[in-house]
Amino acid sequence: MALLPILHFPDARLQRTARPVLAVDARIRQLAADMLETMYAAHGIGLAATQVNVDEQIIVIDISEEKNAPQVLINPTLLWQSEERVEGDEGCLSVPGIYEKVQRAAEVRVRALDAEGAERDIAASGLLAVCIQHEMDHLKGRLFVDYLSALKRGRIRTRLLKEQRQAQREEKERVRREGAA
Ligand code: K1U
Ligand code: ZN
Repeated sequence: MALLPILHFPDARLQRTARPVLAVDARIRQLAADMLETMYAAHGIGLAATQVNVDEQIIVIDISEEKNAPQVLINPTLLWQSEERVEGDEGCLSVPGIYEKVQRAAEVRVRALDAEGAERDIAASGLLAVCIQHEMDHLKGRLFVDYLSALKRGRIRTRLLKEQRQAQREEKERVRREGAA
């Protein structure tokens, strides 16, 4: 098992469209296991392969309190979405520290392959429906900040770039100090 580095907005690789998985084999199962480990370590409820720089259609989700109900969705397709919309606060492991209100379909039905390659239909509402839509957006290169105004998105971009530059400076300084010791 391995922790995978998560890409952060505004990294352009987050805008790539993922391609379908051709065969659910040992490589895909290992990737899904690594994605679950990475999601749990980051205290997320979902993660898309795009976020770990893999352009294949793989999503992992666990919305349970106990973190003992992992779901793997491969090549997910939307079968149906309700006209009813819900608005809720969303976060994203690729947009750390930012939470904004987003409108989503209240209910969705999705078809996907599981980690064994078996076809599953999932009917989702509540947090699971929101999370599935958020993760399927990632596979299309779309982030929740794309639903915000250009002004808000620009402010978030500036703030995160500043934080990333600061983190790079601190890392450089840490390496310099370790080399000098
Ligand atoms: O895709 C991701 O970056 C994961 C993201 C999923 C998500 C969160 C909230 C609404 C929709 C989709 C996260 O898990 S961010 C962490 C977070 O916001 C959260 C964690 C536990 C419960 C609820 C939200
Ligand atoms: Zn996200």
